[in-house]
Amino acid sequence: MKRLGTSLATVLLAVGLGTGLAGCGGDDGGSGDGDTANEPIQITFEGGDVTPKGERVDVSTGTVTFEITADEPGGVHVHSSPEQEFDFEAGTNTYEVTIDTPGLVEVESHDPEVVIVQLQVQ
Ligand SMILES: [Cu+2]
Repeated sequence: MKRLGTSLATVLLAVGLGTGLAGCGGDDGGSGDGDTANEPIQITFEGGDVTPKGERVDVSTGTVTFEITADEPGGVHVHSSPEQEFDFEAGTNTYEVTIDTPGLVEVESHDPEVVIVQLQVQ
């Protein structure tokens, strides 16, 4: 009985390892960290209003670009870890932040107090 149990465990272990190796090989075909360019995220500040309003956007870890069109200067908070913030100018300008940690990251304006987008970082 004991001998049978041991050999069964050995077979299961071998199968498990084989599956694991196949999985690794498959992953190598994908893109590495930071290789995937994220589409710029468009944000508009106009007349005290912000667009979008809390929309969820899928992004990859690495550089996230915001294209901000604003009628007056302001600031944006990126609730990543660590937290980041940047000021933007009036007009249309592009700003970049780097997010290395996967998770849900809220991008907020504090004036007006709104969540602009939620980045689903993968
Ligand atoms: Cu904030």
